[in-house]
Amino acid sequence: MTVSIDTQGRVAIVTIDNPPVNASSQAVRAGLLEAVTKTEDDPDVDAVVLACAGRTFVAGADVREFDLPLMEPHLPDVIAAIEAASKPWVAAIHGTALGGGLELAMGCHFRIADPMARMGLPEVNLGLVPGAGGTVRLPRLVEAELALTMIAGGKPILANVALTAGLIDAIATSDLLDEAVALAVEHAAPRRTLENAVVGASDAEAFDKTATGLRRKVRGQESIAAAIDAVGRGVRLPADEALAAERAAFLALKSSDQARALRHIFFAERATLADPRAKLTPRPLQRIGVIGGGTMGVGIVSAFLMRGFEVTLIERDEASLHAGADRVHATLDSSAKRGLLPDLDAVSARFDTAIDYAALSDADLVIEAVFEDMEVKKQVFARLDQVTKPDAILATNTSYLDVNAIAAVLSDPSRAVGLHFFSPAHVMKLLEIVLPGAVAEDVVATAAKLSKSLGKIGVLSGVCDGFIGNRIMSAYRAEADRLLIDGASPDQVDSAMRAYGFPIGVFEMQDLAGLDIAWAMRKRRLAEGKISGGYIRIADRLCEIGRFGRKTGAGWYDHVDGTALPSEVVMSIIAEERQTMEAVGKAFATEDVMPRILGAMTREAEAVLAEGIARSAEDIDVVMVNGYSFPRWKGGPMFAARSAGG
Ligand code: T1G
Repeated sequence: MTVSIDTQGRVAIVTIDNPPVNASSQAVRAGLLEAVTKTEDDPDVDAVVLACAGRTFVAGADVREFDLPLMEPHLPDVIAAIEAASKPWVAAIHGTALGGGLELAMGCHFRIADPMARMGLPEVNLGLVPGAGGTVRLPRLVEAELALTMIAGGKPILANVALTAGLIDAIATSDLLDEAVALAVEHAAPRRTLENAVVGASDAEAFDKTATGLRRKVRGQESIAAAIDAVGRGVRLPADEALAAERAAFLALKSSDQARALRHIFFAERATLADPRAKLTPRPLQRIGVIGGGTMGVGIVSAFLMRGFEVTLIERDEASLHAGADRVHATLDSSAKRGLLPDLDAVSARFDTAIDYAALSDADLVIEAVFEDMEVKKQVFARLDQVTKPDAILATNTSYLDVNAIAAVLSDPSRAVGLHFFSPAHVMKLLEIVLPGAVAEDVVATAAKLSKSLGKIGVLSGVCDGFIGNRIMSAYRAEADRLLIDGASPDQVDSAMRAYGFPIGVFEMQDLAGLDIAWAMRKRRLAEGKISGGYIRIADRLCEIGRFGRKTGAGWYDHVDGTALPSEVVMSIIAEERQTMEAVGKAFATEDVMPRILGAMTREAEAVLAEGIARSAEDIDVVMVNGYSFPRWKGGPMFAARSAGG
């Protein structure tokens, strides 16, 4: 039964059971409406508790229904029926009450939550605004400004914050259901949220100030601007008018390009590990070794520590080891200060350091994050081959080197895998799982499970130069250089990319990351004969004069007091290279930039797909959105190209 009714004394327990997350599907909505009628008509029922089976309260409307015609009963009508009930309804919240789930809970008359529960209205992340009263009821329970921030930001709040803010009436101390029943018994009459006044309505100036600030952060995602408008109506208009306007806004956005793109990415991110090998029994992982305490190594150590693993950091000497350990502790301290690490001492207790590789003799997994050089990595793997137990998995964090060649140094190459983390590794959700030809099937399963254990999105990749993301990025960076030869300026390319939705452009990104890294890679590929004709030397010439980017005060731009300024030096080098390549260098129309950049991106992506490096077009979109700043509301390069009929 999707919705069942039991009783405890004179309290009816209405339970939703719709795995995996109790999404408010049509069956759930119909069952709830029926439950309202039954409990209203039952003379032996004085009050109702609304609870959910499984791991969470209703986590939202069923996103799978969004591309289907609307089906009655509609959620706003179900919520209105609950709110109008003559008997008090208490929502018993555990897990995540999100979107329509929180709207359902706010239509109830009282709310109690498990201490670890989270509540929020994340609709903007799907290109929507709340569509079942969230923008009208939330500011009648919590300060209007908090409601605005929650809805426009799309981030959930914890139970203790919700209690303080007035969103819930209590936090359960032992048994959520029993305490919800007690709360229901305690209240004879319903308390209807819509009858509340808006909380903090008097402080219109503060509200407008927050709204203005939030609008500035909207880079192109229309749902955020729509959410700000909707909460403004919820705060200022009579409730019924605001509800009607909210529903209209929701329905208009539901079929928008951005909402379709965001739904595409939502489901694509959850389908990346469909490979049968990912479902096999994984090897147990608890003791982790990380070789190298640089930026990547520190991020990787922190990522594992924050998810409950024991980690040993290895460095080549005491000074480097202490520096790396200090950076790990600084990272953990910073996360603890942001409330992300409830028990910092317990986390730190699982951290160890050593110089001698023998400390890794009982490690289940060792990840090398040493200098991006094939010989160095081969030496590290050869040493690990000697000291680690035979079933320990050995991973390289290389971002583009040949993982087959690294694996080949092992006596048993089947235990090697690529785990390409993105910096900062304890923050970025993407993990490219690079599979060498000899990889054991249960190593694939272990890496897949590990990505979930780390709270990351694991995407399987074959072995090629740059795997999925870096290979596509190299392609569109080369196209950007060609745009310079054809007459564009770095600033023109970057501003076109920002206008499309990237946070920064391709040249600004290089100044941030450092031009020297890519220079080393180009020199390697030139030496390996991997770069074909038409090679453009602009970036090399910048490096040859020490313009490595922000860290040297100059790169593609001159960096003056933190501001990136177009550089005459760069423009003269571009002009010289245009002549060398006998290019016309005519004035370049800004509107022609993005078609060239996106064209290069999708051509390389199609090649990555055709070669079997990526499993699907969806996986490529997931990589580019989560690792390379492709605007999420465009759905990724493949979705964007195919939607445009490309
Ligand atoms: N609808 C349908 N399926 C959903 C779903 C949803 N809302 N949420 C999750 N799933 C599926 C997901 O596809 C996966 O399926 C499985 O559940 C586990 O998800 C009217 C209009 C709840 C925090 O945006 O944030 O309500 O792959 O892998 O990491 O105003 O899922 O197993 O087949 O993510 O533990 C608003 C979206 C909707 C919440 C759990 N709600 N979901 O995370 O598991 S719009 C949301 C999440 C709305 C109203 C509006 C997360 C989670 P499968 P998972 P998880």
